[in-house]
Amino acid sequence: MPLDINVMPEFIPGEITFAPVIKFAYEGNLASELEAGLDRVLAIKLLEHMLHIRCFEEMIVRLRKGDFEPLKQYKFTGASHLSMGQEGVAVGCMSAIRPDDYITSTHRGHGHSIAKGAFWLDAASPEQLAEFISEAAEVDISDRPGLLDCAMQEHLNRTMAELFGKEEGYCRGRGGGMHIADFNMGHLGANAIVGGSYAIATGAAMGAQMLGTDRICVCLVGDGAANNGIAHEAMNFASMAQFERGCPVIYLIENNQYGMTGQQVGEVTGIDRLARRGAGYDHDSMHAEVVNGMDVLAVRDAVSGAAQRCRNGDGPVLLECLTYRYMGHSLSDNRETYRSKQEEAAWHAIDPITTYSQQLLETGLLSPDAIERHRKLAQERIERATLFAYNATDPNPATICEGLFADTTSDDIGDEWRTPESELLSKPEKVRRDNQGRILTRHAVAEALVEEMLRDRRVIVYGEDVADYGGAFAATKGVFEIFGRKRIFNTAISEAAIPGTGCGAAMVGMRPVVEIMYIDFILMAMDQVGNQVAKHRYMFGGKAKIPLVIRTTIGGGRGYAGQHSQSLEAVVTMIPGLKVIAPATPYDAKGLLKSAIRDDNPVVFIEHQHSYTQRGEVPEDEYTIPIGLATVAREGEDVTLVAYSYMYYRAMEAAELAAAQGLSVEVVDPRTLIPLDVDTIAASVKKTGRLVIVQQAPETGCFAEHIAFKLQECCFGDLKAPARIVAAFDVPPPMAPPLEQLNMPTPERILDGIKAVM
Ligand SMILES: Cc1ncc(C[n+]2csc(CCOP(=O)(O)OP(=O)(O)O)c2C)c(N)n1
Repeated sequence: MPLDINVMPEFIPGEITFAPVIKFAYEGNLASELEAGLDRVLAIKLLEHMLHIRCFEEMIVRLRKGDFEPLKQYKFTGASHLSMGQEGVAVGCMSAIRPDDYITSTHRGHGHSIAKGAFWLDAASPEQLAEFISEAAEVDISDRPGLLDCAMQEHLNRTMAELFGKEEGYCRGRGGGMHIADFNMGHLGANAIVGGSYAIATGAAMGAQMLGTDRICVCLVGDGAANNGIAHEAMNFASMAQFERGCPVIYLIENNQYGMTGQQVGEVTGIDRLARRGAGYDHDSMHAEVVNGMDVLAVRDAVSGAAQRCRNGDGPVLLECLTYRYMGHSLSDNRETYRSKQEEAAWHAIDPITTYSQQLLETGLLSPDAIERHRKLAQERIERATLFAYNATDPNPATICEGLFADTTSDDIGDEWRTPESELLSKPEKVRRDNQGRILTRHAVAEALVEEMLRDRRVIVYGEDVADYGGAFAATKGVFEIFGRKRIFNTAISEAAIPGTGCGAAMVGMRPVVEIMYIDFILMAMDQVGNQVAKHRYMFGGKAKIPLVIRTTIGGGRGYAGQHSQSLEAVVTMIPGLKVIAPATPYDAKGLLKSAIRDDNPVVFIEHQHSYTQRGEVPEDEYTIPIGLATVAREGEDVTLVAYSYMYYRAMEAAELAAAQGLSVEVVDPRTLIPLDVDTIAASVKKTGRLVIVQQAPETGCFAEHIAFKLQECCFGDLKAPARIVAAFDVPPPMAPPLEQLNMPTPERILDGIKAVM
């Protein structure tokens, strides 16, 4: 079932033209907006929330300088990336989207977070406000203004408390100012990796659409971030022609003219406006627009239009809002080396708060006194929030590990999410067993995917060539024919966007299974896997659920050499927040993949290309295998041999060789690397008194070292000899057959290891 596309040869001369990128199209002002029906209360809120942001950040400057009298001696240690000057973007944007829409934000995101929460509260019901306020018993539910006042104070308290690293902060002080999130309000997290949120926002938008909602996601990024590789991968992903409806994501570049100090125009890019880049992604140039980011109403207008497009299925949209940060990159940057006073003065002259206040005066909405009262109220709220944060609770050191993993699964969903038969393109059949009930590991993987996709329509599968082709190793063969492109689709060759979008989609309720063809390529995805997927739960206070499976494969032994044969499991096992599974047999692959899909945590599921063609018994009846449980694959008395993934087969052969020499070997396959079942291995070592660990990876810094360490911790007194590791050499896998064969542990090399501990 190929896509209906024409790739016949065509060489017709002509010119490629691009849909125009509009700039500064907004011609309105407050008077015209009021005439067109802008709510007067909302018009004032725009000022109020810009003032909240400005006062909040002025307070950080005061704290840093010791200028806030009550806390003169307090040493504020958190990050200080201030967005003063950019308030029009944050407030214009958040006022234009719905409270239930999503955003992702940046290291300079206090404004985004304050404004997102503020407009959420402004739209909240009295019940929602009462629920939000921690001291709800003391407030009168019939007094909405009083409730809102309390809630706004609490919002600022929680924001400031997060900057102070306190338990009452939005993320329990685990994230701090650069990693603030509140999922209840649709804030999917600020990101201190420049550009890190591009794919997450894209996946969240895709997920929201797949779940049948009309929620959108705004991806707020800086101009510097627009030059990061993930920007390209994500924008291409969002623009893929195979999506029937456009991905409802708005990439909002907050162009404050500088990265840290590097200037976008004239220095670090070759273009004037970053919005031009929209032309590279789709025929509409992503509806790209350049907007005056110093004008809150212009931003509001552009984001409203973009949001409408997205809800109509006409996304993605690219907006570039031109603005300016008044302060340095952080408070340790005095700005003098790279910009002039004259330039700063020119931007100050069009300050978003001053110019908007002027319009409020001109339209008679507020008097000078009223504006001053709003400023004072904002300042008082911020001062109260600061004292609240100062007096709030320091996290208890005993809770340091709390929140890393969710302890929930989708095991109990019943039929709620079952795929209706009407959505199936063909009848799912079990893979045909041989007369011993056996199938190949790759069949077991496909069968697990089909069963879980039937059971839960939130399970989607995507990656490179996984759809009609069935995957580079045929492990997804047959899935496309049953579910079609809505549930299993090919992506571009974008290793970072694949898990990154998976993370975003998982955060909003999908359960993606994504594929990275070879584990070697995961190094191209390591920011997304290591900094985003792995950290989004803990860093945001243990609130996010990320039911994402990243399937990948190990190769080797085929002469593919350094970049297609590595065993890089230790790259992922070293990052807290990921579960890592590396099964060997068809039975384990199926049962563990099903558990991984149902787990509410990110799982890296490592398959082995040689294991794919191993045959084994797999029942047709439903079963799962708990994550974190090792198996004793062969019992023995003299030596414990620990081996996982394809090395399990080599270890079993080595055990046979050893038996022929009178040595009784117990083979333990951990199956799951994180969390590691130390108890089962320890029970075996206590019995045998000897430990050999086999692995395909090079020795230095490998996962086997971790196993050896954990076992000596609990079995030191039982060991009759030091533990031994049989591993690859500390070189990239070589191509030449004699070298490659030597490099990958053979049964004979493993036998040598066994003899050495005897
Ligand atoms: C991937 C990455 N590279 C570098 C940095 C260091 N850094 C932090 S902020 C920043 C500038 C980012 O510029 P931009 O995206 O324009 O956002 P702005 O700071 O202007 O808001 C840099 C280089 C980082 N945090 N992440």
